Amino acid sequence: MGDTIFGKIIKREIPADIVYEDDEVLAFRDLNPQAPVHVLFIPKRAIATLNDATPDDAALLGKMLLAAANYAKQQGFAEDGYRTVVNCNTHGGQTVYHLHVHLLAGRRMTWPPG
Ligand code: DGP
Repeated sequence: MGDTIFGKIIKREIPADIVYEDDEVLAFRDLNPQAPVHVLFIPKRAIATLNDATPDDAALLGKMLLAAANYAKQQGFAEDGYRTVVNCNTHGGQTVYHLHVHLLAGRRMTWPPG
């Protein structure tokens, strides 16, 4: 798999506003925020889409969601609530082919999504 813009962020080849990092997960603010808080949680080990995740990735996927929830608690908006989204392929609206969880908060989300 070729490197993506997120791979370059992991390698610090391009800048990002990083808000969380551990051995397996990196989180940074989205360049094009769709809410007052819009953070992307990505695995450091590149997986292109959710379709490409395997049972071996189960713990990693869980860690990404837990990192998002912990960030929400630390930042004080967990009780008000937030939305986590994983876009997959064209119909899902995926544009960067390095799996990521969007964390959106700071306003009331609408449903259904557009
Ligand atoms: P998706 O459409 O689900 O693949 O979301 C990709 C998101 O990545 C989109 O909301 C914009 C964001 N994004 C794209 N390029 C960059 C970048 O170079 N830096 C940052 N911080 N975010 C980016």
